Formats: sequence, C-alpha cells, structure tokens
Amino acid sequence: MSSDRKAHNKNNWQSATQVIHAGSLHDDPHGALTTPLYQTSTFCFSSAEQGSRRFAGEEEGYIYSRLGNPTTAELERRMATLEGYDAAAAAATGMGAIAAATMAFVRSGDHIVVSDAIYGCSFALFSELFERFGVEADFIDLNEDGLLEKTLRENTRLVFLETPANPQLKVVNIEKIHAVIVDRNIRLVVDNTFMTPLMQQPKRHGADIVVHSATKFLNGHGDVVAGIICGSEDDINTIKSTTLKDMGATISPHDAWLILRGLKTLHVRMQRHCENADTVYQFLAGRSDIKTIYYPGAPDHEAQALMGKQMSRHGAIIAFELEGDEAKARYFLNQLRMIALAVSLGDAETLIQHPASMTHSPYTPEARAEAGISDTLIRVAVGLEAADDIVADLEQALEACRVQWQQSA
Ligand code: LCS
Repeated sequence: MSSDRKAHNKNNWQSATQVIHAGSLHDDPHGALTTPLYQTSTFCFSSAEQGSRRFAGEEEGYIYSRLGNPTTAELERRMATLEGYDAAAAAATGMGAIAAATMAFVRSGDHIVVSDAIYGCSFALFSELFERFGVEADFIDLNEDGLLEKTLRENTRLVFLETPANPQLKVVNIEKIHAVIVDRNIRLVVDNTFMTPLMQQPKRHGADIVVHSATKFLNGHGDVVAGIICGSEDDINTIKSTTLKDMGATISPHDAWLILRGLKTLHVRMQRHCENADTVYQFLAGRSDIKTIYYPGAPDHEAQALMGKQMSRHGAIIAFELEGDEAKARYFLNQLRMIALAVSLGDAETLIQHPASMTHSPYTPEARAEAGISDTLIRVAVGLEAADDIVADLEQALEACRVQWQQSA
C-alpha cells in the first residue's frame, strides 16, 4: 500500500487532487491517514558516528528542526509539486521566506530591481535593510516599455515582483520580464501570494524562484504566520544551507502541520473566494459613491490581457476608493459590523484595511504616491461567508457614510 502510494506521487494529478495528496509519502508505521506532527526540536542519533555522518552529509536523516523536520518536509514536497518546481523550503513567515530567498543570492556591491508595487515590508526590506548591507535597489514600473532594460546593470543579480501586487492589484507579465533578463546571470523571484499555485504558476513563465506568504490563502484559517520558497534543487539547497540555516527563520513543525491541513481545502476555498469577490465587485461597481475599483476580475482591468495565459482566475482581493477624503474612508471602516478591520488576507473572514496607514505605511509618502497607493484607498480581502452578508455589511456602512456626509454638508 505505502509503496503504491509513493509510486503515485509522480502521477499527473489535477490540482484539486494535488492539494490533498502531493508530496505524501504515507510511510507512517501506524498507517496514519494524515501527516503526523513531529513536534520535536531535535532528533536522536543511534551512535556518535551516525551523528557525525549526518552532519557531514554522508547519511540522510534528520538532525535538528531548524535544519529539517519530517512534517515540514511534507509541506515542502507538496508546495514544490503545486508550483511545479523540484524543491521548496518552508519559512517562519512570508517575510522570512522573501529575505532568505533573496539574501542568499546577493552580496555587498550588487544591484537588484524591484517592482514599484509590492507589500510594505518587502519594500522596507529592499529599500532600507538591503541598502545597509551595500545592495542597491531600483524600484520601477515593470510595465513601462524599455524601463527594465535601462535599469539593469552589470551587477544586477535579481528582479523581484508581485503579481497581482499588494494592495492595488497591479499585474506584471512575467514572461516579458523573463525575456529581458534570460541571458544574464539574474534570478527572477516572484511573490505568488495573491494567486496561489492554483491560479498562477510563475515557473511556467520563467520565474526562477516563487515565494509565498503562507499566512494567507495557503493556510487559509488565520491562525498561522509562515512562508514558502519554491525553486530548483540547487537554489533551495543554497537557501537552506545559508540564509535559512544561519539566520534561522525556519517554520515551526506545528505551523507546517496546520498549513498541510489548510491546503487540503485550498481548491474549494479559492473557488468560493473568487465567486464571493465577484459578487462584492458587482455591488461596488453599481454604487455611485465608489470612485475607483481595482479588481483583476473587472472587465476593464489590465489583468484581462493575462487571463487564460498567466492567470486562470482573478483572486479575492479588491481595492477601492470612496468619493471623498481620508476622513470619510476611516468613517466607513469604523461602521463595519461583520467584516473585520484587520490586515492580512486569504482567511475565511472577510478582512478590510487602509493600506496607506497600515500595510503600506513603511513606504515614504512620495514612494506611496508614485506606486499609486492613495490615502483614500481601502483594501478588502473577500472571505468565505455568504456573499449577501458581506455585501449587506458594506452597504450599511456606505449608507451610514452617506447620511453622515449629508448632515455635515
Ligand atoms: N508577500 C505579500 C504579497 C504579502 O501580502 C505579505 C504580507 C507578505 C509577503 C509577508 O508575509 P508575512 O510575513 O506577513 O507572512 N501581507 C500582509 C497584508 O497585506 N496584510 O498583513 C500582512
């Protein structure tokens, strides 16, 4: 039974099956259906000689959970399969994954190019911390024709992008970026958090490394912070043996176990997330008090050009601006009753936040303006509740705003 199952791991399962079975070795001595949780910091050697052989890499086997753990290894195998790579490394947080995946391949004096629209802490990492260690970053609009070519230097080692990007869902054509850097010694690192491998596999379009905040859709239940890096065997070995091992942002086995559990429902969750987001979008699009909507599922969004090619669906994040000023945006947020006023995304609960003062506050006001993140922008991460209840909450908050602003007019 167990060897048959192992053999099946290489089959071309559909993604709905892969999220449940990929990577499972099923070699538990008791035949447990689900992955056992190896909640242990260290592993005992049968002899001093065996310990030295494991440290020398002469014998396979676990040593210490910062270096590897069987529960974590199953999560890594599953994510590598889902993203289409040979290997993966799990990390303590999405930021831990991004830092480990990028710092492993740069040194003082190097240059990197970063998309101008990314998550606030990724911006802080590349703009402030990298600079302190002598790595210079240029933040550019990767969609501007010819700009990447002009920005590349002899010492450029890495291009980092998110698509769709946090918070206003700007999309980048990964293949186009790949075509510009393919003949140079430059790694393309793509943050695939907003899409998950079910809706976008950046490797197919030339990404060398894919990173995720597993805190979001992958886990899906708002009870873990974690990250994943997927890449070639060589790149993942380099990351595991340098930045992850020595800087130590490794995942807890318990968190890996929770994500393995969350992954089993990723396929059904993403379908519901996307359907609910469509309903919320239709509602917002019909309101005259909403000035702008950023949503990859909107018929006029730039993502439509990539649908069916790079992305199969639009995801569940919608950003929008109300008519009016920041005070009105705050008032609106304060009226919500069911929707949680909280950062993060990809959970069962619908979450809403104000990027300029929350997730993207690490940007300078100038960099925020350049990236198009206005002070009235609101981001909603549509959850799994009944869509009508999400819409009803948004509607009552918008009505409360209308009444308040009529009174003060
Ligand atoms: N990449 C993206 C696209 C993100 O949105 C985040 C966090 C990260 C990486 C970092 O992941 P973490 O370390 O938090 O697991 N984004 C957040 C957000 O939009 N609200 O709260 C966190």
